[in-house]
Amino acid sequence: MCATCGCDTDGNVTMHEPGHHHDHNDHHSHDHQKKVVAVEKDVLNENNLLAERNRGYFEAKNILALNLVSSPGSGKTSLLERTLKDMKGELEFAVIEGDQQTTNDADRIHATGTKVVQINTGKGCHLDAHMVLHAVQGMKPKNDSVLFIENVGNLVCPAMFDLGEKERVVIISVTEGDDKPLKYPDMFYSSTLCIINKTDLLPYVPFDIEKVKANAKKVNHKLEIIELSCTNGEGLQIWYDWLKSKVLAPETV
Ligand SMILES: Nc1nc2c(ncn2[C@@H]2O[C@H](COP(=O)(O)OP(=O)(O)O)[C@@H](O)[C@H]2O)c(=O)[nH]1
Ligand SMILES: [Mg+2]
Repeated sequence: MCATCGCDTDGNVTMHEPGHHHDHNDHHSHDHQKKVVAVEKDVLNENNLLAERNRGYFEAKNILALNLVSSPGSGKTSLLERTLKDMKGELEFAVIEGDQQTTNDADRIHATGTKVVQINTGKGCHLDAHMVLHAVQGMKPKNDSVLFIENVGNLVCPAMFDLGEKERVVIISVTEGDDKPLKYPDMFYSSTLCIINKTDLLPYVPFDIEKVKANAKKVNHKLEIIELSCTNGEGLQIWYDWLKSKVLAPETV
């Protein structure tokens, strides 16, 4: 649970207990709720200001910043490993890795020869703009590069935190269930691209790919969708072409 965005505080959790009715004269509980909402607003306002600062920095240096979000295990790091190897020499890359603990993912990225910074969030369940600002100050990504930011595996809180990215990419794998866009609409609504990963497993799992696409479009009709498998490589070229289409030539900036 998250210590900074407030999602583990009582005031943000609305419990629906069958048969239990709230006493409307319970002023104490109403005051408490107001305070919690105010704190959350402050946190998000401060984050949004820093996100704009990051965005200005990225624009000035023509850095394409992409925020990769998903539940744990959908294949964010696997997609990065494949992309960094397959596109080596075509584009300049840097990576920020977000995780609660360990440097496992950063080690995997480092092994591809790419510049990488790890952010450990401890109890925090998302990256915020301040963490990204610090990471960027330390790593100094090159002009005209692509900066991948792998967020903490979580389909809830990272949706609220703008990092200053140009595009948000949500990854869902076929083992997760085709109703996820409806269950976590904020994440799918705030993303521009949805990657459906692990298509190599489709013969083995009851996952309706047309249904997940329809559910995602219900939440966000502009959402682009790419189906791929990091394991057998099908669909990866479509992702690479999408990536290249987002990279602006320096002279056009
Ligand atoms: N079958 C299959 N497994 C995959 C695919 N992509 C990733 N995985 C596996 O899924 C697990 C989690 O992947 P990882 O990249 O660490 O996910 P992350 O937590 O989102 O970064 C690992 O065991 C990967 O080998 C894929 O396309 N197909
Ligand atoms: Mg990972």
